[in-house]
Amino acid sequence: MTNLISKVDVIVTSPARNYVLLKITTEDGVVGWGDATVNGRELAVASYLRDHLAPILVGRDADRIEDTWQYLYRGVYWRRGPINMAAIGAIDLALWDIKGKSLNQPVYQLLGGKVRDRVLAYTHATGWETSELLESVDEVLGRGLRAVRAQSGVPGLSTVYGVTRGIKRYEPAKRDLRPLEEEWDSSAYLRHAPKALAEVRAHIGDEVELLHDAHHRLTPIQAARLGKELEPLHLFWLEDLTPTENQEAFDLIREHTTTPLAVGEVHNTIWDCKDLIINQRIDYVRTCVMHAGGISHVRKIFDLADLYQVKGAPHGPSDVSPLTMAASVQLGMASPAFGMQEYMGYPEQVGTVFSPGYRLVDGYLTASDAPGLGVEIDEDAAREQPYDQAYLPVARTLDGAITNW
Ligand code: KDG
Ligand code: MG
Repeated sequence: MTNLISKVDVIVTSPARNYVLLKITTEDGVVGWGDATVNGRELAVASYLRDHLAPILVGRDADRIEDTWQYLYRGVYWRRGPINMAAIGAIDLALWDIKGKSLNQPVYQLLGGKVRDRVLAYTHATGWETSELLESVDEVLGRGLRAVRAQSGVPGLSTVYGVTRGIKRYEPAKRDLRPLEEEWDSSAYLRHAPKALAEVRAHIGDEVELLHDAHHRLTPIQAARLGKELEPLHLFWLEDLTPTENQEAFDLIREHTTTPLAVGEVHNTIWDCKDLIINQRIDYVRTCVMHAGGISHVRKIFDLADLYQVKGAPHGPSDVSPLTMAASVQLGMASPAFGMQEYMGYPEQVGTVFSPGYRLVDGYLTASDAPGLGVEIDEDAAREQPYDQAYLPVARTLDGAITNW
């Protein structure tokens, strides 16, 4: 019995922000959807899918998900990389969607069934002034969330990751023809962030989980200092302290602090995470279910993590679509190592294209029980809202040199 792929379509849509959608149709007329959004580089992955992968997918058996994964991963020869792995991830999600729809089961059933009833989620609170941040935290908690990521402005700087002055909702990519240039000063950040986070902890009490993202900006010794200073606040995690091209840096950080560490949103294979996991350099691995090659690959990362009591906590900003979010929740229901799901939320207009099926209730996400990933896509609405150029910012230190954004 075969279920051959007959058609592969790529749609780049922009309902308030850009998404790359993949639609795979089988000869039996079953449709599976994938997401291949790489924020700020959408057209590269769309072209890769359309020009190189679609032609070789047509005629393949949609049921052979792992075989297709191996075919694409090994077959490219130029392995890994964000564009390649997001494209493979999108195909993988679409094939799991098709398998679920063909067998009339939600994907979590095909992954072995539920190991939990619901998946703990956190969302973002953001405010330039600490008073604004506290208001934002209150708004998040008012929606029933039990875990919150807090990001504040830094005195003396005009821009900071995760915060927009005077605007409640933060979006990392800006619609423009060139990246916005932001400024950064680690000394000013290190003076201010512990004070702002201490005020948040005092405001919310001990029971709400508190998280913070340093967004790859510190040196290892600065990171160690921040982790140590924040220890009394009992953070759930401190994220992306230093860029992980140098993974040994985490040994130095670990020597100095017991604050739990989260890393991995820019990683795209198990090979990028392996040493961090097996050397217990981190506590949470944040690979995104689409950017790291789909459900088929990320479940292997989380199974490896499970051996070392490292938890999976997938990336879930607004720049991964509700389709990826749905896939992540499906995996979370069935993966023993799953610890937490980032759920940044979406601009309202995103709802014109995606009806995601999952639900956020009392701070937990629950997967849809509908067949496949459980997401409805309004294809006409997607095509009516075409791509709109947008870039992630770059950052410069106060002397004008480019630094990590
Ligand atoms: O596109 C970049 C964003 O996905 C990233 O800046 C968000 O760090 C992020 C997070 O933890 O959500
Ligand atoms: Mg992050």
